[in-house]
Amino acid sequence: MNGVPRSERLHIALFGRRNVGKSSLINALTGQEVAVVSAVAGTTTDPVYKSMELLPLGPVVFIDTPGLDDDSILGRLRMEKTKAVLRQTDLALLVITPENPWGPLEEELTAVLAKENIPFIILLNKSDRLAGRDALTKNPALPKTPLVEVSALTGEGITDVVAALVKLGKEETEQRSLVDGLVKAGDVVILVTHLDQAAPKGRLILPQQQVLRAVLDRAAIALVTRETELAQTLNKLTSPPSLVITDSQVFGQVNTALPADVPLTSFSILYARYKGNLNRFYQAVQTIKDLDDGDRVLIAEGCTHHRKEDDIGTVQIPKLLKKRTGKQLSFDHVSGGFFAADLTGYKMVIHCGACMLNRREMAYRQDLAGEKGVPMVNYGILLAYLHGILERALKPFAGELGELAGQRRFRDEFLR
Ligand SMILES: Nc1nc2c(ncn2[C@@H]2O[C@H](COP(=O)(O)OP(=O)(O)OP(=O)(O)O)[C@@H](O)[C@H]2O)c(=O)[nH]1
Ligand SMILES: [Mg+2]
Repeated sequence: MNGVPRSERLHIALFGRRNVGKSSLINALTGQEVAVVSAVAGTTTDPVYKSMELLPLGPVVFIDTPGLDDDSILGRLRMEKTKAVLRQTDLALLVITPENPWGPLEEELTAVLAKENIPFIILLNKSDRLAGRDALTKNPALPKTPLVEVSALTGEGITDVVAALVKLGKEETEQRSLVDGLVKAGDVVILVTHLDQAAPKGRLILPQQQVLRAVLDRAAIALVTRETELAQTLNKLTSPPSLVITDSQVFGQVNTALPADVPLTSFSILYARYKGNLNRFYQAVQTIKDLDDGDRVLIAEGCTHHRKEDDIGTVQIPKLLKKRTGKQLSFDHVSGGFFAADLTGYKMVIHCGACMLNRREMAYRQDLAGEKGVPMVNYGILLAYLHGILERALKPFAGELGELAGQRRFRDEFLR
């Protein structure tokens, strides 16, 4: 896991009509033949992802999409795929050419980008063809967003595209840190890992690596230990740590070993907050008490993976939830990039930690569930709740969650 995971990369997607040169541009930008180019309209049928380092911006993934002006049934299917890309897009490149006027399709696309708060640049491709260019660039209907003239064919203007992307992407890449508001320079932070049979050999899992890096980025001091050496670690310190972050599985043990006034949370709670809106997850978890016989629960995972016997989504969570509520619940499962748009009939959505999804995608999913009025919790929050440790694990975020640590109702409902 030494490469930057795709979910952590800035997602830059190209949109536009068929044949405007989106695929040619992605090839020119990446310097590789990653996408098929042809004079036939509708060549690209599926989104194409290409990861690369775009210095000084850092790790990005370029996404080529099918052209949007295809009214055929197949075209509409492709449109759905393009919409799914839109949900992940951090920066958009809207491609036009001198041959196509700025029209309703471009208007619609800009409206969507504006609504979704996606910064974008207009690329006037095929600038090697002069005809029609002036009429286009002087068109008052053009949105006030940077316009770059470029030719994927000759390569002219490609460096300008990169420069414009860098400018636009700077703000987007100043990403929130996993430990925002929790860790400051000089703090001592203990990370507790649980290395059982299920742990991958020879490395730490991604969320742990990322938290470790986030702590170091804050110029804080990170100590990594297993739960079995935690007491020893604490004994060697001259004062208590500023924060302890633990694997959920050993939260109980760590909870007991630590003085009550030492802030304690879990990797999965940090991750839930990093990927989504913690407050919303917290609101949603409170509705577990409303679950009733016959209710349907959707369990959604961001990626497909090989399911082991005690798979968390299909086995562990349904079992724990049935046990806690004592109700007859039925469970459906979805996984992969596609998230069921039809949430009708579900009483609750339980989402995975989303380590394979980017923040935009997760925000979309939370919004969608919110619009449909279906509470959506995630694995980390749910398991903390089911294991009766949510109160302490959320205490470090009390300010964000509205003084939750002091709320009696919260304590009564969540701690048995
Ligand atoms: N003259 C000129 N032709 C270009 C340029 N960029 C692309 N083309 C040509 O335009 C045609 C379409 O290019 P593609 O890159 O396949 O276009 P696309 O937008 O990906 O098309 P779809 O996948 O069908 O949506 C090809 O014949 C390219 O060679 C350019 O800058 N100048
Ligand atoms: Mg194409």
